[in-house]
Amino acid sequence: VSAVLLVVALAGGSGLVIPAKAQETAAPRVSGAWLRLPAVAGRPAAGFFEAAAAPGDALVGVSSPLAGRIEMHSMTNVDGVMRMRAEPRFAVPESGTLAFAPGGSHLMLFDLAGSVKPGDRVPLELRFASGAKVSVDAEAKPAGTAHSH
Ligand SMILES: [Cu+2]
Repeated sequence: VSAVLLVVALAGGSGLVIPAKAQETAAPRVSGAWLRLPAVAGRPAAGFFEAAAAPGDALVGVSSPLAGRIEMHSMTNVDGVMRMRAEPRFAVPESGTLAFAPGGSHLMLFDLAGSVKPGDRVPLELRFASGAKVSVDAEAKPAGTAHSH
């Protein structure tokens, strides 16, 4: 009887391994995407999100049909002054989570369509070095959080 139970246990165990392996190679997932609209029309909007992807992969570009151009900016403290800089790629860290958040890395959306209002959903496409492309809708929110340009 115990041998039969052991076989069942092994079968159950191997059944669990398959989805776990599939998850490792799964496409990147992007969540919590939102835009902060500019305080002054015509200035760039800022974009934020979290991406879960394989460490070693990298975010290499973002585009939207509602923006003329989107840059990926890092923030660094230079002698007490926060400076932003356009980066061609953002490597996915060991944690597997790439976070763009106010005060840190962010997207800058130039020439955003003037019709975009708070509450609207703006489609974004994120491209990864692995070749994966992820489409998400970012909710537009009014200007007014700490990170300014
Ligand atoms: Cu910026």
